[in-house]
Amino acid sequence: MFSDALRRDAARIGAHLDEVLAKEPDLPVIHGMRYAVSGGKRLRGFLVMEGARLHGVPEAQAIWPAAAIEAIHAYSLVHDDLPCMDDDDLRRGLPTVHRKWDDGTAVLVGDALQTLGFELVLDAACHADPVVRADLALSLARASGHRGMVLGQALDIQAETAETPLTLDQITELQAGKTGALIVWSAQAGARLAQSDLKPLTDYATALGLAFQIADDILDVEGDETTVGKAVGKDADRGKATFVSLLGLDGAKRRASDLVDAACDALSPYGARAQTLNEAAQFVISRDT
Ligand code: GRG
Repeated sequence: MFSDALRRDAARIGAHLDEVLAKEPDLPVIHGMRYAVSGGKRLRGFLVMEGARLHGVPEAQAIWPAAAIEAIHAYSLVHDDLPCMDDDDLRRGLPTVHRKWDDGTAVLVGDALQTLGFELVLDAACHADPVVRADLALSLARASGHRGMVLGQALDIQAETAETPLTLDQITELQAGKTGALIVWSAQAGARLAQSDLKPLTDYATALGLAFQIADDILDVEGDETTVGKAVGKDADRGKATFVSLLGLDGAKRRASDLVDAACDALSPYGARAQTLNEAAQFVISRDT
């Protein structure tokens, strides 16, 4: 069952990250790294673990890319929260890293978590074959860098000063990078470890990543009482296009639901073994955080 698997994997990934960061010097940057990787739903790490189970990859190997993607995801959140980006005071219900320490420490925490992600997939315990480890590292670089997440974030920043709001195609491209690329990499990692066909999990996660972002825009509207009834949300309040501002609340919900159906269809080659990933797709659009 998905919720049990998510809970178990989240605990295992947290323990692995704790272990990796245990024997480090007593410095603010290290405390900040531990702080930034704690908590969260661990959805990306779970996708790695479940994709690996689907391909018969041992957990002792899958835990390395699972911890790696959570480190990279945490870096992106720490940097996104900085005053020069989204300027947020709270993350996961706690003060953001730059609020708890300072901006300089938060920049370094993000930098160090990013490089830690690559160190983890390149660890010999991740896979005996260095070619497989290099494939994981190269694809992770592409997913997180200027062809993936950083590209999405750059397009997002550019959209803030654009004269006209983005179109549906433009926001879909932006979000495919900003949130989709890491989700796709996470789902592919098990198949990469098994040197197996990437297509079913790529198609699954491409639809899932978009559904995740649409759900995020819906949560932004429905979770914020000041915007309820206005059907906009924080980003649309700043003049930025969102899936809700472009499709309407009901249209966005329908689109998210269609994408979840498409994600589940993509897993048909795995038959009943894909049940937990199907449940994960449903969770992504029904979550409340
Ligand atoms: C700074 C290069 C750089 C990129 C930042 C991911 C990102 C790009 C920004 C985050 C902004 C944001 C709130 C996006 C909405 C979708 C999203 C990534 C939400 C956070 O992910 P969850 O819900 O978080 O999986 P947890 O806390 O559960 O890990």
